[in-house]
Amino acid sequence: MPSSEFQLLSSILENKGKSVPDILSNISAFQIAVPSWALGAGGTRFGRFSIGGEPRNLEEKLEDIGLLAKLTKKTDAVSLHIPWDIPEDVEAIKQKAQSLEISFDAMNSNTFQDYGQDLTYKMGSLSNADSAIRQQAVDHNKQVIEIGKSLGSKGLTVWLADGSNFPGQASIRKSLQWTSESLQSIYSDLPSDWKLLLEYKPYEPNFYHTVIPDWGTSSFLCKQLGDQAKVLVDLGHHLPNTNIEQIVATLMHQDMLAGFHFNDSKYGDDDLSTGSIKPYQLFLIFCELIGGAEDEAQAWESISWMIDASHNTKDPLEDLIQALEAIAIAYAKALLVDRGKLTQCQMGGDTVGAQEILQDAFQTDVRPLVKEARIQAGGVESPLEYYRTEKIREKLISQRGKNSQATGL
Ligand code: LRH
Ligand code: MN
Repeated sequence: MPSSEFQLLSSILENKGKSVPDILSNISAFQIAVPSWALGAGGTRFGRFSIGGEPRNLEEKLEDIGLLAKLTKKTDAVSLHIPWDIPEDVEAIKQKAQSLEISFDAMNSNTFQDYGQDLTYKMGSLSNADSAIRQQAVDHNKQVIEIGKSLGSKGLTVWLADGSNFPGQASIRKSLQWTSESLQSIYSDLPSDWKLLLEYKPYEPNFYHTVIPDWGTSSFLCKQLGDQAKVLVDLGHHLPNTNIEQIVATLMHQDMLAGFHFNDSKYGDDDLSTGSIKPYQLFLIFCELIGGAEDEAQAWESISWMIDASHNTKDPLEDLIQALEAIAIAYAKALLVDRGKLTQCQMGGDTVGAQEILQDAFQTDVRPLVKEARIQAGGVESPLEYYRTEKIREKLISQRGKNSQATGL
């Protein structure tokens, strides 16, 4: 029986000319991939505090994501990171994922750590002054594509830590040129139905310059590569007060938006729970996404939706449940915007009217809608409550041990 809150909200929205069944089906259809590296306790250089019951291998990571999928009905895919998640038995992993109704979203390469490869990435990878190291990094990305092909993934995410810590340490132009050449070589191996998602980040772990620091550099490199290469927007990869919704609009305007790494931040790349710090910004980003898709600037289906977060103090599964809910809420609020009236205000210079339209949608409590969509899709009433009352973390600790540690950050 739908809740009284849902019935009240439905009548309010129907009176405003909104189709609640359409909104519910959009909410249900919107699925977000979970990162394989966010199922254990993350850490910082100052320390890492384990939570117990962490997945000890890829099978257990898939089980955790399967649980999130069952409870929230908001995720149906995992984004793997190589070499943290190299499948020992591809067929077994595919069967496991299939049994949990999970698919493999974009694969992530890793040329920002040393994990036993021949040549170190300390001074960079695709941009390294040493061509042998560049080649090693190119080969790694090609291996990641091969693993992805065996699992049914259709995307490769490339994020480079490459850069420098001090003026003069690196040739900024040569680093960019070597990166461009290395990406060309990787792109030449990209299957025709794949996309390359090029992620930018202004700083960290390098603190003077980063080879791909912003959306402009990423889109310039992508355009050099071809139309299968687009820009990945990690919400935490922006300098303070950056207008991220404008970047999203600008990329959609050029059909250059690959997708998202959802998280939130107060200062730097804090990888906090999505919607926990700046929910209005997330809402405005979804307003641009819905507008860009409805105006056919870029197809909604062409965009990848993934979380990228790292949990220092929360239970990772509780945090992911909150993040999935927050993303669904931001999307649902943006679906309530009367875009026709908004356009009238924009065309008529009615600044106040325009803000009233956005605020009316943003101030609407859409949680009854998100809950109803989840229940109709077969999810539970309250995933977080269920997770706690069923003592899932305690059960995981008894199965996997208090000190089990997941691969990842
Ligand atoms: C870099 C990043 C990138 C991942 C890593 C785990 O900050 O956002 O997307 O490879 O986090
Ligand atoms: Mn990221």
